[in-house]
This record gives sequence, structure tokens and C-alpha cells, in this order.
Amino acid sequence: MAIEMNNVAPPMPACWRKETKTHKFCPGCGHGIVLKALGEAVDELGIQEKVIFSVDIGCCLLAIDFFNMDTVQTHHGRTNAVASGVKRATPDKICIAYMGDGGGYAIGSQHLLNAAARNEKITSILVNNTNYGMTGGQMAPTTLPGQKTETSPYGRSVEQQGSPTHGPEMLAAMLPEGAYVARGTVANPKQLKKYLKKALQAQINGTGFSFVEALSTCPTNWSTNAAKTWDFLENQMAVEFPVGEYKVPQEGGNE
Ligand SMILES: Cc1ncc(C[n+]2csc(CCOP(=O)(O)OP(=O)(O)O)c2C)c(N)n1
Ligand code: SF4
Repeated sequence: MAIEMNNVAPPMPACWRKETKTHKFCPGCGHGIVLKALGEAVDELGIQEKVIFSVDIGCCLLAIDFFNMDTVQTHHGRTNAVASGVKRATPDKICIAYMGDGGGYAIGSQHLLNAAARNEKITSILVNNTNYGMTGGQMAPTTLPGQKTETSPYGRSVEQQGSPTHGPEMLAAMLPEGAYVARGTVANPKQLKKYLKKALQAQINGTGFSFVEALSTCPTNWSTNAAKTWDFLENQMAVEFPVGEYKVPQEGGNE
């Protein structure tokens, strides 16, 4: 039977036409705050049409249909590699890699380090919630000493499992002048947006690799109520992982 062709485009699903949509993260999750700050940064820089957004596997993949931007889903841990390849193939695009701490500092650590070593002109955003969120709260490279998780029921032992990974400190030490590195927090979305804008600006200016770690909340796997979630973020995570700028292109000035 012949297939009848016509030139009428299929109707766009209603959810694609909306300016806003409901997110799929757990109540109290920090991912939505990081993404809101990123969306505002992209809008304020006027680069929406130029962005290619790469999302890792993990709860971060729930951002796959969050923005009206070209988006690619990568393999777990491979987001920096994919974004680097896309950037090299299409240097006029603004390439953003979005991942969790498991994706960036564990399974994908070689890709993060090698993208930084090559000083790829991409913007890498890593959400640090001290655990593997999507798979049920296993210990991550960022799990705090003594913190209980599904796979460290007696608390992380530094002797047995080592110390938490401090990504911005490590990357700032290895990156050349022109790169941008910062750690923000969902407790201060205004500051986080400023860091994201400066990271994206470094890519726009072509000065170097840009990286922002965002301290974030995961009440589902932390098993915390609102008050305890905030307390852990502000009084434990932010002590282990100081918020601030770690490397700023010289013309940008340190803050
Ligand atoms: C190659 C590969 N290994 C393991 C997994 C299983 N896996 C899926 S999500 C995930 C954890 C994600 O944790 P994280 O990167 O910290 O992101 P979050 O969910 O906390 O945002 C793991 C281990 C996978 N999908 N692919
Ligand atoms: S499991 Fe944690 S990181 Fe994942 S959506 Fe829920 S609160 Fe967010």
C-alpha cells in the first residue's frame, strides 16, 4: 500500500509550545535551582540559539527537555568528551556540559581532566550533591568524611575510601591563564548565576576551559527534611567545599 505524503508538519506537542514546564526532580532537589540560574545566564547573554547543551546520565539527565535549546544526551561520564567534540566540530557554538559529581569526578574523571589539560573551550557544570543521586544514593567522590550513604553505612572512612575530591582547586592548579573556575551553591543563586555567566563569557571570548561546581541538595538520598537539608548544605558541605572563584581570566579580575 502506498504511503500518502503531504507537506503538513505534524502538530507540535502542547508541552513544547509552553514557555515553562514542571520539572521532574524530587521536592527540595537543587538541580532545578542550578538550571534556573543557567537558563537566566543564557538569556542574559543572549546565546540561546547558539548553545549546544550536553547532559550526563544521572538525575542531571532530567534536564534533557528542560530548555528550548539544542540538547544531546551522552553516556555516563562522557559529557565533557562529547561537548569537546561538538565544540571542535562547530567552534561557533556555545557548548555546555552538565553532569553530577559521580559523572564528573568518578566514572568521567579522565574526561574532565583531559578536557581541562587540553584547555577545551567548553563550559563544564558539575552538580555536587555528595552522592550518586539517580541510582539510590551510593557514595561519591564528594561524600564527606563520616557521611553515611547506601554504600558507606558506617560513614565514609578517609583511611579506607580517601578524602573527598576538590574539583575546582585541582582544576585551577592545572589550567593556564584565560581559564575560569568557580564553586557556587544553590544557597546563593544570584552568585551562582554570576559565576555561570563568567564561565560562559570565557567561552564566548575563547580564553579557555571554564568550570563551575555547584553545591546542591539531595534530600531524597540524604533522608533529610527541609531544615536538615539546608543545615547540611550550609554548615557541612560549604565548610568542606569553600564557595568562591578559583581562577579568573586576568581582565576579569578576582573577587
Ligand atoms: C557506564 C555506566 N555506568 C554506570 C551507570 C549507572 N548509573 C546511572 S546514573 C548513576 C549515578 C549518577 O550519579 P551522579 O553522576 O552523581 O549524578 P546525580 O544523579 O547525583 O545527579 C550511575 C552509577 C550507567 N548508566 N552507565
Ligand atoms: S534523587 Fe536527589 S539529585 Fe536526584 S532528583 Fe531526587 S533530590 Fe535531586
